[in-house]
Amino acid sequence: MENILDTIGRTVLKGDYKQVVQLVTEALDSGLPAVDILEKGLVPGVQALGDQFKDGQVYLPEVLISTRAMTHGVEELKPHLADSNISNKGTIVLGTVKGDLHDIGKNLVGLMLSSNGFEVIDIGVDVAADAFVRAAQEHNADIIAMSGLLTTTIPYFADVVRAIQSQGLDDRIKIMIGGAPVTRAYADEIKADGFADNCASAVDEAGRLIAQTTASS
Ligand code: B1M
Repeated sequence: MENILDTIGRTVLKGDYKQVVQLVTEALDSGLPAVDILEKGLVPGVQALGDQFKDGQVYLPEVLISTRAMTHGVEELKPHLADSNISNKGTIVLGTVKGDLHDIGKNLVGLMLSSNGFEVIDIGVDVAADAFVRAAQEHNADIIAMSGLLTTTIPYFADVVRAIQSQGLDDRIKIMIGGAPVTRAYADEIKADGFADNCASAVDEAGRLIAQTTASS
């Protein structure tokens, strides 16, 4: 018999948002951890959608219907991911880089970070280097976190790294990157401080970067 996490994934793919919400509630009631429902249920669903989109089996309307189902599922999970007793672990300015409008992964990363005690300033999609720098200064950020899904736009991460360096902010602001085509090797190449390949590991990576800042101050 198919387990409930697989059923959630399949239902996201089908785009049935009411059933997704119902299944997420059932999974929570059965005692499954919210983070597992997210990472092993909802996310694989939208990833499978990606493969079908790539192969031309589904088109834009199906993608939007499935992402709506995913968003409803995430909304249902939100209160269960949050731990209201955690103090602020650090401030993170988060955005998708210039030229890129994908925000599902970014939003999940933001949700996981804020649920784990970070203050997240989400400055949206298609964000230019100077906007990252301004937001980081305005909010006294510890980390700039950039998401990118297009191979054509991830080189822009390097522009933001350079903008931070040229303002002399690189000694106190860490830079973290992620998104489907991004690798640790690429992060090293452009001198970004951190990388994570999913929204759960983004929390660990942000914690590691904050610990480095604290140790060096
Ligand atoms: Co687009 N798209 N898309 N798309 N889209 C991809 C990315 C693509 C791989 C599909 C394909 O052709 N195979 C392809 C890119 C190819 C490439 O670059 N080589 C592509 C393309 C080409 C495009 C357009 C150019 C299509 C067109 O118009 N011709 C266009 C671009 C518009 C633009 O941005 N300028 C476009 C548009 C769209 C939609 C609007 C239809 C929609 C976006 C809706 C939205 O985001 N609100 C869309 C979607 C949904 C996808 C796919 C199907 C799914 C992306 C997604 O949400 N994945 C995608 C195919 C795929 O990924 N296989 C595709 C689920 C999400 C949870 O994963 O974002 O990887 P992801 O996030 C993960 C990790 O990567 C990580 O954590 C997340 C969760 O664990 N992570 C981080 C993400 N950011 C992080 C940051 C971190 C750390 C971890 O630290 C800071």
